Amino acid sequence: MDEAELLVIYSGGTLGMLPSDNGLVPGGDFESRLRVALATLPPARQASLPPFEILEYPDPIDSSAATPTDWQRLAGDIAKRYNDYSGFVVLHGTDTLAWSAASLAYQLQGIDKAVVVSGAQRPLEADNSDALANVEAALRFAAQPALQEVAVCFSGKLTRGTRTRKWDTHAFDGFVSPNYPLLGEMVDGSPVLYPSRGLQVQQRGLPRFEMADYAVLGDSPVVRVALWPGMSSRLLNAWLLDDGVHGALLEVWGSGNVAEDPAILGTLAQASGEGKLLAAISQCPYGPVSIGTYAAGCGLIDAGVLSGDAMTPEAAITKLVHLLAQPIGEADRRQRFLASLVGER
Ligand code: ASN
Repeated sequence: MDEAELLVIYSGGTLGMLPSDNGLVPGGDFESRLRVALATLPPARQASLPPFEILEYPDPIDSSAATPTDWQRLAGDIAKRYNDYSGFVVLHGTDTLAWSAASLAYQLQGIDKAVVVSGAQRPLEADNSDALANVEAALRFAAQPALQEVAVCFSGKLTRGTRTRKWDTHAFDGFVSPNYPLLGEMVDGSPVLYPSRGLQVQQRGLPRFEMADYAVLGDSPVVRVALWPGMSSRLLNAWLLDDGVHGALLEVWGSGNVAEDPAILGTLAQASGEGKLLAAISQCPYGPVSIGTYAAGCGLIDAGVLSGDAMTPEAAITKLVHLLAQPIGEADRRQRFLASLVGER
């Protein structure tokens, strides 16, 4: 193997889509299409690209169809080949890219190489596409030995996988990292990593993969409930007390408030008492929750709801799924949710 060889995993998404009578659909034969596209780059840029191999999924998907099983498959494919490559690029649909990136980070903890997730708003062969520039930037970042975590590269910006959100349905600059600064940026065609922001300075050590089987949790083990004014406890009951539900992410008001409704707080306490893992983040995209600042938040603490700090919904839900699938007890799960495992909080 060439010292600097990368593995590119193509899982689907608009980047590799082709037109059909029903709109864009995931396309195959990706490797040759990508190599044709890369051959259109100026010769000096082609020559300086890191060498790579491609693992092309035979069943590429629109990422709106992704499930925890798909997150697990991606992590498993990287873990199996971890020692064979110097870095990894995952090409993914943008719709649920942030979910897969966050989940990969929990499954591939302590990595000492880059896993860079990218995609595009327009297909590779479309006019004015962002696909080629995104792939090129992702390859260049994935070849950086100093990048030792799961990151997202989009529109020349590098963000932490667990901190990233899709923020625009169409714009090329479609992703944000609301509560953590950029890890790096493409500057004049070269990847620049900003000092002191990467995980490698916070967490050293050997890769410790946690490859639990998410399928054992069943169908939709974690529910996501965004509060709305006038929400009834009857509806909350139906979701939280369902036997197949093992956890919930509550998206509460402002800095961590809920209506002081005894029926709602009673439902939360009952679900917690049944051993379900409940956490709260804010509906505000920016800033952490600080539950208990207002009396309207104290009920959450009494009901055993964990603070999700400034985590993104994607990072919080994938973390709940990940912890619930680990062979650990409830106290450990609660303690690990409150800790920063991979810079997600
Ligand atoms: N629906 C597409 C997907 O997530 C959107 C995209 O990739 N831009 O697969």
